[in-house]
Amino acid sequence: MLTSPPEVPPPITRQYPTKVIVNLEAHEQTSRLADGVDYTFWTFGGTVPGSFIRVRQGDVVEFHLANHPSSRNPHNIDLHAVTGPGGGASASLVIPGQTATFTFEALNPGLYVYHCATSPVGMHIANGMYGLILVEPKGGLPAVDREYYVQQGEFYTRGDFGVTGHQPFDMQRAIDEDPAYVVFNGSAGALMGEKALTAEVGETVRLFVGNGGPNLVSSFHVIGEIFDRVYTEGGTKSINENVQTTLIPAGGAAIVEFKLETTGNYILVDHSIFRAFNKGAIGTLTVGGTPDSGVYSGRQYEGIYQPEGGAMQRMPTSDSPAPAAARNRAEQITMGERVYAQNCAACHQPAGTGLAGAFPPLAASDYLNADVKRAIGVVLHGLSGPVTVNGAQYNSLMPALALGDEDVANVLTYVYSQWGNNGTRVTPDQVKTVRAAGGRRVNMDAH
Ligand code: HEC
Ligand SMILES: [Cu+2]
Repeated sequence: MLTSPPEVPPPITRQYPTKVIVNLEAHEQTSRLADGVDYTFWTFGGTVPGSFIRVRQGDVVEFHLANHPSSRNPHNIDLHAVTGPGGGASASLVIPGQTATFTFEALNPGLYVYHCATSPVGMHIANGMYGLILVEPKGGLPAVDREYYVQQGEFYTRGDFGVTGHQPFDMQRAIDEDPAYVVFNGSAGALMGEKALTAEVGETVRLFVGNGGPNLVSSFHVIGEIFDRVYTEGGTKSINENVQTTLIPAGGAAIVEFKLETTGNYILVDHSIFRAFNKGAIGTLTVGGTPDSGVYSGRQYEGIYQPEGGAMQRMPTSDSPAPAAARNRAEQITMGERVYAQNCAACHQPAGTGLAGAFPPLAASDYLNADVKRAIGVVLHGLSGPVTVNGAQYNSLMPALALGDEDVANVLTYVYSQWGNNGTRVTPDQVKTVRAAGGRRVNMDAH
């Protein structure tokens, strides 16, 4: 039985080795790499990473590799779990419309990468031809509540991250090791929003994490969790405990396990952190159930920090001294532009484009244009939890910004006047009304 990421076939319960038949198909296809960005992926089984293969130590694996007739290239497979020349590569080389068979014995237990090894090898891997095969040790792995399949890989496109349209592979960027995308499971946002991994408080989770490369080494980390156990490099003896970040080489893997003590969103990243926030190497594990405030309290207090006076205040209210007031819409826009540059641009980007998978766009935002009171509320109180903007889901957090009524009115008037938005003018009085109505951020920690 093969599964598509992030699913993993069920644990093997039989106590004896057997003959296992694997049918895998190489298939070239165009699909989404990021919002508005298409790429022609070369796949094993129609997904990146390819289908997850699960066998037991001692099994004899009869491997059938087929190459779909619509392919333009020959393909083969090198499984790191194979003992034998090329890991099966030359035995499995198939032109479009052909199939080949070879057999190997799974001698060594562990989690192994497989990949295409047809020349130019780097290009076949860069186009998505990699996956994982687990060889369970005799007796199996300890039982856990959930298992997931995550594999990192980079994409070398002609256009930089987020440049829309169909993006061709760029060989020079690949040689320079300068990817536009670093992602989990084949596309930016593959594990975000509705596609987040899920679990419940009290459960144990095992992630089979691979790195297809082709070039980069992953510093795999889950924000807000500690790996109770790491099977370093996917091996069976080197079990490390209480690990924050584990290194996963290109063409390597690791198994990480942890128990979930409390609720919330836990963020999978490559802690080479610009890859996470600027190139797509970010995913979510959403944990439901009953929060344990002893393990983690969530935010307990929010106030203004004033080093000089040392006194804590509440958020500024409309009573706090207001900056010089704008006299008309044009002045509001000029002042709002400055507020935007200082308070919003870092996340929503200078031209309001946002960042795929992390920060929603303000440019031509249907969410923004639909409801001005709601937009005022977002700036006053922050926003968290799932939100859909121009058809894309975000499930992240915008902090409450300590801005006075004038600043909020000006920045929103500026934003509404830019980038294809509907030109709404927001007055300080409107902000005052929304502020007086109260309300607070929906807190993800749900305490
Ligand atoms: C620290 C990063 C950050 C900053 C700074 C920030 N935002 Fe946001 N903003 C977000 C995130 C993340 C979301 C989506 C929250 C979610 O997923 O629930 C969001 C959502 C929004 C939305 C609703 C969705 C949309 O795209 O229309 C608006 C409007 C908005 N922000 C306006 C602003 C304005 C105006 C400022 C500056 C005054 C600002 N934000 C500053 C991160 C930020
Ligand atoms: Cu190939």
